[in-house]
Amino acid sequence: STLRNIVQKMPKAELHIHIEGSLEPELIFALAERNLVALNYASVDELRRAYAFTDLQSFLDIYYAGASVLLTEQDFFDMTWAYLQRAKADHVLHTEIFFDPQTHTTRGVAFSTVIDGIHRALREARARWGMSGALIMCFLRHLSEEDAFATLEQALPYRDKFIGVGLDSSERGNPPEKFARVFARCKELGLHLVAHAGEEGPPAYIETALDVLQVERIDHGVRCLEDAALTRRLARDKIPLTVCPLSNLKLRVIDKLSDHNLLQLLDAGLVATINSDDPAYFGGYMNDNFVQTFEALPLQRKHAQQLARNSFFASFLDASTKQKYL
Ligand code: ES4
Ligand code: ZN
Repeated sequence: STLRNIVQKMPKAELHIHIEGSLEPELIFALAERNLVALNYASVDELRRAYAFTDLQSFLDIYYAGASVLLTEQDFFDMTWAYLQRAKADHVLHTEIFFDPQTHTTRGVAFSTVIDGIHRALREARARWGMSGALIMCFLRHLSEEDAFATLEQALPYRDKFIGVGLDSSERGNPPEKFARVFARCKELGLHLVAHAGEEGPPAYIETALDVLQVERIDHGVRCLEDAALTRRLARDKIPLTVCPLSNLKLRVIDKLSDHNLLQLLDAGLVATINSDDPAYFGGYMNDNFVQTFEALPLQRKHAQQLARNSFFASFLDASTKQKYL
């Protein structure tokens, strides 16, 4: 069997997917029509043509505009259900999904509408296919820590519907330490902790995510190789990196996929994983990320096996379930 076939068919876990980033242009238009929301784009094609990003912020502006069509619990269900079907087709057996409540509550959508719709789709996938999924609530780092605390307060009645918290949105100028107190509270609550760091931001943000926020995984983290001591620490402590190759390409973190440092990360002994980030915006779901990365880099069969294994190792599955996948 070809290596391409192997990477497509191997069982895998996805650990870095923003559910709002799975909203396809076709669904954006369908929901805009259903909800009578006006869009600044005349057609699906015109919207897709706007997906020419120069950096993280230029993407975020369009991503938040796209999410504005989400109003009802059914909208959040439909978006999540579409993603789960796509993930299943890519042999994703387990997925840990980010959601951004503040993107919706600031527009007047209730927290319950967001989490109930997303969570219902996860329950349905488990019941129908035995696929497992869990939610990680992200705080928007361009907003204040006070806003994050208010969001955590709104989330507490739904504590059983999410397993952890993360930190996303504009990285530069919004260092991890801005959220030190809210992450400390989340740790007390027994939540898992992750943060985006070292995507566009410097390796120092990876260090403060670990030292100040005490996160268990780093989302992206690809800039860690600029700091040899940090790289050694990440390897020694087996801190997973949830790497998103097509995201890095589309947001111009790298110029071409053959410039990606994934192989160096693996060779340094890091627990690196491949993930899709915002698949509707970056041109691909899990297997697109795997296939294109394997075509661009001299990765071998052993790397495919390592990446699949890393994805389960890095997951927040309970120890006995994890053991079965390793
Ligand atoms: C994101 Cl690629 C990326 N980086 C930071 N925040 C995000 N939210 C959605 N996608
Ligand atoms: Zn992300």
